[in-house]
Amino acid sequence: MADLEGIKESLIKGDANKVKELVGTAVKENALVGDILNQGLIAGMNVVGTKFKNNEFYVPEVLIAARAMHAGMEILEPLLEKSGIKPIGKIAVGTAKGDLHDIGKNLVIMMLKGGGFQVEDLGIDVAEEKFVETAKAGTQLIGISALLTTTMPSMKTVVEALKAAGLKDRVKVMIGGAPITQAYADEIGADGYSPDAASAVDKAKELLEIK
Ligand code: B1M
Repeated sequence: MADLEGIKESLIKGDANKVKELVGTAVKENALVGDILNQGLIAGMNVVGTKFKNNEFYVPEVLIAARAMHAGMEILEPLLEKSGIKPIGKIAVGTAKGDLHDIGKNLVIMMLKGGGFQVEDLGIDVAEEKFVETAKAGTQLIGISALLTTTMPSMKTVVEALKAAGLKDRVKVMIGGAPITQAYADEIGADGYSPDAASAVDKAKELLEIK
């Protein structure tokens, strides 16, 4: 049986090598990629989040855990990509302007690729001009991730910039991230909201009317 608990604990300790080794072994043992993600990597990062909130962990510990998360994700990404055959749609995803958090964004990208989409990673701290540029280049859906309440308003700026450029009718906007809600999406005129990486795939398909 795959050691998902070991992956979770090693991630909390920030032991990137151990996470890499255990994720590799779990894959060889045919564990489901979704289980490795949810019960191993994400479960570990949730504990890190709680510890950070309770001042038991500080920024360096969180960064080390994030590096361990990336080490595990590197192994899973090609497997998720492999499951998609032909791209079913073109998506660009970035973290909101002023926001440096990228773990959730990267997970969303991995899941979307796994769901069969062609995904452009715009990175972190993405200005509205960059989102507009990608919409002009033919992206069908723009995904924006924000983890800070202070960076949420820049999602609205993107929606407004797309409207100003006359692009809002041909590109959908999906938003997500820990502080984001459906009510906020409605408030700023985003087309959709998704609470997690897995449902982001369903939401993207719904918005692009892909059966
Ligand atoms: Co930051 N941080 N952080 N941090 N950090 C939070 C977000 C915070 C809640 C911690 C806390 O106080 N409890 C808090 C925000 C408070 C607030 O605004 N309400 C916070 C703060 C305050 C800060 C700094 C300001 C700290 C400081 O410097 N004093 C600073 C800001 C830097 C900046 O961005 N300008 C900062 C910095 C950092 C690190 C650099 C140390 C590091 C980021 C490393 C990295 O990303 N490479 C970090 C981390 C790791 C966190 C926590 C601990 C974990 C975030 C994470 O990766 N979660 C976080 C506490 C927490 O969330 N419990 C915290 C795991 C990830 C899988 O979940 O990103 O929510 P999440 O993504 C989910 C869903 O939200 C959803 O799907 C994902 C998977 O299911 N989702 C989408 C996300 N994006 C989506 C997009 C979609 C759809 C779904 O469609 C497009």
